[in-house]
Amino acid sequence: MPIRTTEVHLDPGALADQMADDVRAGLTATPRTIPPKYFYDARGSLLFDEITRLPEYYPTRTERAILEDHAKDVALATEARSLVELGSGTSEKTRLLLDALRDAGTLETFVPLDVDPAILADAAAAVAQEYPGVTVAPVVADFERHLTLLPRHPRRLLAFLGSTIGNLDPDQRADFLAQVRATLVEGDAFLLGTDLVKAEERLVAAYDDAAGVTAQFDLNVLRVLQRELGAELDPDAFEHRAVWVAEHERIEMRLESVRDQTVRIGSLDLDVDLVAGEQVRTEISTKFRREGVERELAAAGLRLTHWWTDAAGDFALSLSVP
Ligand code: AVJ
Repeated sequence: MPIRTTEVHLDPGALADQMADDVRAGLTATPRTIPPKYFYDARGSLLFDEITRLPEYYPTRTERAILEDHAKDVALATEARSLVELGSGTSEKTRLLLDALRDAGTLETFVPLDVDPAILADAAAAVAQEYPGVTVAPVVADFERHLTLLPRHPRRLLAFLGSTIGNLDPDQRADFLAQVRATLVEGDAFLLGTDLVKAEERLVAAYDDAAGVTAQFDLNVLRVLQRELGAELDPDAFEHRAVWVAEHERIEMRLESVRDQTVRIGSLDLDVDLVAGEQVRTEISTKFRREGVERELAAAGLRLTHWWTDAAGDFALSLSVP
């Protein structure tokens, strides 16, 4: 089947401008922040892949196990003819959904959506090869900004897995879910992965593993700033922190300045004065409860119809409809 890639307003120049704007806004805010989307350069993506296999980092294997048990239920409940996956679509989890939809006899189209054209191309080629009867239509886009521009297909299942929605704060989640609702029509469905609230020590360990892989993943964003924005800094002058913020029921990853220092971001002509102990927030990973997910979906006009968890109740997949 031919692979038709749709470019959606994401030329490399726009991405570079976006990073400059995001980093200037983040590093001059209180608390200072760097958006987590900039973690995923080539090295960051490899480190995240390694994180998903760490003993402390349970979300990936747990979500996959739930899909092994329930992908068939998803296929029967939705009878989806098109799988739209937000995120590169290179994972085993994607194949569990594609297999279930193919076995149910409804699968016609796969639409992986991601900002990275190269990763998309690999995913599209692999899926086109493994599912010969399926049309693969990759979309280069930012799921936070371009959802409503998705190509129309009958009976779409929009999948947003991994609990990546947890990276968004409540306002950003409300905006995102409103876009999801605006995109879906009668007959479509939304499959959402959400990591659940659990004991603090398990959550902190998942984001500060003994081998230090997550620390390297977090610190790597400083190399992205050096390379992409001409930042003059010493990565060794920062230390990784993972903190459970009970008030917001989220893990926060932060890079702590070990001394008073000035970081100069050359491309932005911006000097950032940091004092010893000051922490730059690099990611929030929100943890959810069923009633909260149901409430946020309903506020966006989505009705939760199915809630599947693993036996320990560590992670949940929810299916909702417009
Ligand atoms: C890919 C965003 C779901 O928040 O758990 C893993 C990224 N950060 N370890 C998460 C991440 C630190 C992950 N998401």
